[in-house]
Amino acid sequence: MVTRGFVGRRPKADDARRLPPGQSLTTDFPVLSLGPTPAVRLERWKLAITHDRKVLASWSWEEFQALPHTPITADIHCVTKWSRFDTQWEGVTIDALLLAGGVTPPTQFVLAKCYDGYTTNIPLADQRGAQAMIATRYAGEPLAAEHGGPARLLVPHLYLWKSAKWIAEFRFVEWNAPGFWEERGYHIRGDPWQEQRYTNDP
Ligand SMILES: Nc1nc2c(c(=O)[nH]1)N[C@H]1C(S)=C(S)[C@@H](COP(=O)(O)O)O[C@H]1N2
Ligand SMILES: [Mo]
Repeated sequence: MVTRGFVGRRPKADDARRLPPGQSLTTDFPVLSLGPTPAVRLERWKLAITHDRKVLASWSWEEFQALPHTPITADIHCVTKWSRFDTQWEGVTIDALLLAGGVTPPTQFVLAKCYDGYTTNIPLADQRGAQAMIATRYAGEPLAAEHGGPARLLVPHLYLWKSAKWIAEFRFVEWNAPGFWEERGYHIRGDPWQEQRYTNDP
């Protein structure tokens, strides 16, 4: 007879398989920001896709709401060694965003720029195919300001520092130029399964 454990309680071995190396499971949602949470008013909010100082597409909050939104459930992993399972988000995938904006990617590299001045680099190859979204809802509620509301980039298969909170600009750049933490010792890609924490990790 095969038993699958008690309802509502995942067996520990299964948890272990879902945890990247060096990570521990948490059930809360820590806030990690460089500075104070920027106050981003919805009337002033704007998201722009840019390249070479030109705006390729941009949306007001109202316009953004009209884009097709999709839900995703994902495990998230922070380089400070906590992971959280089954987080539930809703937003606009990067595929849908590029399509809606009529944007043909001019390069393969993206620097996310945020309302607090934070930046992080994420190649397009790590975003297409529903791997990334501009998330505006978490656990069925509007995304809380301290977690990046009104809107943050979410790239759950990379360490969470890549998921730029309060995103303002999705900038195509000519090369995989490092962002804020990547310039200060974090890995250029940040795959938790390969434990790419710091610059010289494989
Ligand atoms: N704009 C912005 N985005 C950011 C940060 C930040 O300071 N500013 N911190 C990053 C880091 S280091 C982490 S670990 C995650 C934390 O997300 P959370 O506060 O929702 O847990 O956001 C990332 N995105
Ligand atoms: Mo972080």
